[in-house]
Amino acid sequence: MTAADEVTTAHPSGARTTKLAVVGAGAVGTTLAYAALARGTARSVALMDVNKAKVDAEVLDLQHGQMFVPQAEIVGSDDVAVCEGADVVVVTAGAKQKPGQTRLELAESTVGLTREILPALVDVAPDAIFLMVTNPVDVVTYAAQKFSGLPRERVFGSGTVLDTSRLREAIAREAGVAVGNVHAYIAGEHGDSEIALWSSASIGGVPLLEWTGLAGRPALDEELRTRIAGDVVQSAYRIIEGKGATNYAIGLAGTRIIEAVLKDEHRVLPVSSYLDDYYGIRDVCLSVPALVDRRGAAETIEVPLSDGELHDLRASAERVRAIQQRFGL
Ligand code: 6V0
Repeated sequence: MTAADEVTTAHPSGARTTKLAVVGAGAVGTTLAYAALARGTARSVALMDVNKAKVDAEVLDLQHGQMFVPQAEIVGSDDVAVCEGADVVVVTAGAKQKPGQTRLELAESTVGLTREILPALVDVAPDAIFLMVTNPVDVVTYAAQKFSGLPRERVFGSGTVLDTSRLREAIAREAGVAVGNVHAYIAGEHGDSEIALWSSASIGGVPLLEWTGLAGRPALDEELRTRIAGDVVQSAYRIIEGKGATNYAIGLAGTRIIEAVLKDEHRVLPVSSYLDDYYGIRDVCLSVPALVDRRGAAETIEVPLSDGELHDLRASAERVRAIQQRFGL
């Protein structure tokens, strides 16, 4: 049974089906659609982009792989109507970082774009859960909540799910264990002020701060932890420098988040959701571990924080809030 078989949504034929709409058929949107098709995430995938030639070509290419993936329908258009009735709408449209540019510097154009496209998307997919990926994702998510008029839990951002995957991969590689045995989160802004939550991290049930290392492997001492956290923050810059965009890992991360919604998984993921008194932090969208299910991201989890982590999380919130305020959000 695939993910698509497990969820029922309204369909004219009465058949069991799910629909994923991906807005923006650039590097991220197309890779996400590809990952979703390969994994059987939804029965129907719709791609929407203002660039008609691009979206038509991407859809053709994806359609030609259909013999090799779980049964699905793939459609595309430059008309927002193609997203009609979607269960999940993922927004990847808009400007991306140029080499050396920070995510926050994109806000000028992407907040405007969010204002423009969200109401039209809500019109055609009024029951959807909205997953924002466009950067700066925390500010864009806050804007999308406002411009959609939807309950806040139904609009959330991919946040630091990608960064968390980068962190876990690096820890696993250094420690010599499988990634699935590492539990650790990046919280805060999806960007330069993000924070590795070392105090709650664990490897195979052992608190990470007590991990002494397997034979021939290093302990994860402060110097190594600082290097890993720094590499996580810098990794997007390095990838953009080398190939102009990040796409594979965010495509998979986005797909995993969508599956948590469509399959009502109650999965704990550090998505960017609206915080209302999270350790006193309020009125900002920021990543902390949250429960992702068919409602969207309705509940956050109060992970124990060290004094330093709490300090840095508050500083990260202030940084994001300052950008929100600059745009009158
Ligand atoms: P890209 O390859 O330039 O694609 C963007 C696409 O959006 C283009 O095809 C545009 O034609 C399209 N577009 C522009 N305006 C509209 C509109 N009004 N309606 C529909 N489509 C439109 O960029 P890429 O795919 O590399 O990145 C997209 C966004 O994702 C950027 O803001 C990135 O910074 C962001 N990322 C976010 C990540 C995260 O973890 N949250 C990770 C990677 C990238």
